[in-house]
Amino acid sequence: MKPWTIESWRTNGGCDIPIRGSDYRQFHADDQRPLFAEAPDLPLPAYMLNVGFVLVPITSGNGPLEIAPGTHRMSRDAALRAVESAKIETQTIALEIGDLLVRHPWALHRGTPNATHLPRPLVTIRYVRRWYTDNSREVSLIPRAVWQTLTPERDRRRIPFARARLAK
Ligand SMILES: O=C(O)CCC(=O)C(=O)O
Repeated sequence: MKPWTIESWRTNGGCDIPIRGSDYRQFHADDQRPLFAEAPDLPLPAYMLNVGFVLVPITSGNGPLEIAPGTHRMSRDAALRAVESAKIETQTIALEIGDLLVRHPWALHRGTPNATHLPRPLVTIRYVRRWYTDNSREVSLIPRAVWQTLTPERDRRRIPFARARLAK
């Protein structure tokens, strides 16, 4: 097998920043479009990976990511059932500044509450093979009132696709 090189991958990125008052999110997978729609559960080598860059210590108190290990190899329904019935034990991931969190986007995961007063950023770069496209990612809408407080020159530029995702 030829080794992978960085040229084989396309990237984009984002940053999740739970703040005080944030709640548990739903367990979900990212980038949900299977390569072959007729065989969505076909086991294949990973054609995408998410790499999280840790900027502040992430502890049990400030909203660590919670992951259900092994669920990237299961059908989505079976994975959700296994998590709901606690057949699979989920893990919250404590991390230090400078750590990288490499995960398969199909492993079920969710954000957890941040009980501290400091926002908790986790920058994520998504690597996908150049031939793979997917726009199935669920992105929360930006409330119009929040959008209107942002300055066009500085803030809005930093939120790709925000216009398409603006709440009515
Ligand atoms: O960092 C978080 O709190 C949530 C991240 C997440 O759910 C995602 O990247 O899809």
